[in-house]
Amino acid sequence: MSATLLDRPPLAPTHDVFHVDRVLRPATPGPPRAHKIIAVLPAYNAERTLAATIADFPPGSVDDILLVDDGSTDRTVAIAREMGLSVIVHPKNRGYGGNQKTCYQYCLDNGADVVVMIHPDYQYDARAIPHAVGIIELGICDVILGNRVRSRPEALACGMPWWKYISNRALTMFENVALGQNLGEFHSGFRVYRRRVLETVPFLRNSDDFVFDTQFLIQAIHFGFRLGDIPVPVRYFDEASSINFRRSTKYGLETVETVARYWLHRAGLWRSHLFKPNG
Ligand SMILES: Nc1nc2c(ncn2[C@@H]2O[C@H](COP(=O)(O)OP(=O)(O)OP(=O)(O)O)[C@@H](O)[C@H]2O)c(=O)[nH]1
Ligand SMILES: [Mg+2]
Repeated sequence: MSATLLDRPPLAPTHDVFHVDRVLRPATPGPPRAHKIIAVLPAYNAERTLAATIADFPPGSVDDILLVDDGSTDRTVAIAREMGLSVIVHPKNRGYGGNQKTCYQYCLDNGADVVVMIHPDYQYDARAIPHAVGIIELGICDVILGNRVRSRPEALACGMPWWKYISNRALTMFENVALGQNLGEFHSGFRVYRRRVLETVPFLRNSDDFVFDTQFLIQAIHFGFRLGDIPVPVRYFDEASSINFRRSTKYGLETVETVARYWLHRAGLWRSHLFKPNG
């Protein structure tokens, strides 16, 4: 196992609030970019981890950062506004999938060429953003996922609970075999998409719950997009992990159901609206 990974600075999920211009418009700008990159943060009670998540964005790595708040009861919206983020508020909780629908609609409406989705819970290492975007820009993949499970010792040493590790591995193995892929995991909250993926995948038809993520990836596979991943070491602490055993089990069963719907659709036995083209 890499010593440098575990020798990283101590986990500091909180961070002083700062203005987002520090990230969007750094004092020494890099060379002009050919693509517009929008980062989206689907947020729910993220007041403690929001600033820390954005502080790790490499300066100049994105052109806009949108936070969609899903009826948080804490100061998420106040902090996001203080930081100068683009903010959309759902007055009522619509769910994690409902949140992402608003995120991606914003990206399409605002001319994004590449979209970065990252949970604002400081679980994923945002320093990897330009690397994930770079693989998309090279044309190697259309979707890049941050893989939290580069190896078992590393995932467990970084705090992933053993039952989440086992269920993640089991579901991922099943999905890889059933879908002809070779991903490290399908359940990441760090994803980068080419615009064409968002234009093609009929994501507005998806669930408003957590299974949205699975449905989206299987739709992307169905429409012929190339999925890949990069290692993004995970960080586990209370604020980074709110999904309990019951909700995780529901998510797992709905994932298996989505794979079954995909196969039934492809076999022509039961057409699913999830896999019909937009329009
Ligand atoms: N919109 C919405 N988002 C939620 C809700 N519950 C959790 N979230 C968000 O969903 C994201 C994922 O939740 P987590 O608990 O971190 O789940 P996870 O990352 O899949 O699972 P872990 O491996 O345990 O971290 C986080 O950014 C949460 O803020 C909810 O009820 N509505
Ligand atoms: Mg998490």
